[in-house]
Amino acid sequence: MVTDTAQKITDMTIRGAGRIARAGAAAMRDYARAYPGDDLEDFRKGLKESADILIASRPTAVSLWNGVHATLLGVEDADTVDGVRAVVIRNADAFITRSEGAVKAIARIGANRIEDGDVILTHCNSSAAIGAIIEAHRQGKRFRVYATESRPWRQGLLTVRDLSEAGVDVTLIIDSVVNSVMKHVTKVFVGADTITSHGALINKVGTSMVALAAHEARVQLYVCSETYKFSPMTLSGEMVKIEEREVSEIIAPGDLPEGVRVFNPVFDCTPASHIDGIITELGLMAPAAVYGVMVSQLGYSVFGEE
Ligand code: RUB
Repeated sequence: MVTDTAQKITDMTIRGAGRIARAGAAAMRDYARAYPGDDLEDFRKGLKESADILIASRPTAVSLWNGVHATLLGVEDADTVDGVRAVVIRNADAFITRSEGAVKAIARIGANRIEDGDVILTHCNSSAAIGAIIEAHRQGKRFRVYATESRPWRQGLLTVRDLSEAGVDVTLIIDSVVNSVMKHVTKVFVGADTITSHGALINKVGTSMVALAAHEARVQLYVCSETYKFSPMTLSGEMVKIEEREVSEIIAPGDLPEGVRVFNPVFDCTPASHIDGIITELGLMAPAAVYGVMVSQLGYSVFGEE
């Protein structure tokens, strides 16, 4: 179960920062539920190993780390296998409920930033950003959307499917068209894999180029992010690891001229200075507010679990 889920996250059958976090929490819950023995130390060891396997399945989105670690809170205090099992199941269910609720709250709060006549640009496939756009449409607002293709995985095709099924007026563009259409765009909505303590955004590669184009054109950029995408590790200055994936995702290795290397990072970093607001389940906040929320809400207690 744990290795199955980890494999699905690695091969992107399950993808998107919120979904992988919920899948990680669910895999921990299922492991706990199915643990057959009565050896407490062995159970705790198995939970720790499962957490490590899940977290290693994709390195960039801290949502996965937070989702998996949330299931382990209080495990050291329970002193029977059944007690630990109950804690993990309760924690996992609570995290999943919180995560789903956060995406819905972001849809409501994000929709408030969308007005009649807007031309929105979104990059890749973020369920949080798409939720806000669909909610604004559901409220009867009239606007249109540009969605990037997002090479190499083309998650933009999922975005245009989701938006068009909801009845949103959407135009698919390849990534390199972003700067050309930016003069027509009024707002950019993107998702997040990780937000650092100083308010920088780690999201699908290309987001920083979108942000640069938006900044240059004085177009507002909003990040739709649940607060469990705030990275407690960055409080102590740790860097976010940017995942690099296989060459074959870009070109069949046999088609590559000899001596040519391929660089395939799948996320990049957008500085806080290019972000107008972060739409969270707690409300709209400036990137500078992230540090305070991280310390007060996620807090050093989460950080201290490591
Ligand atoms: C997806 C991506 C999304 C964020 C947020 O990358 O970068 O913008 O994960 O998604 P990948 P959500 O396809 O490589 O996972 O809002 O759904 O959590």
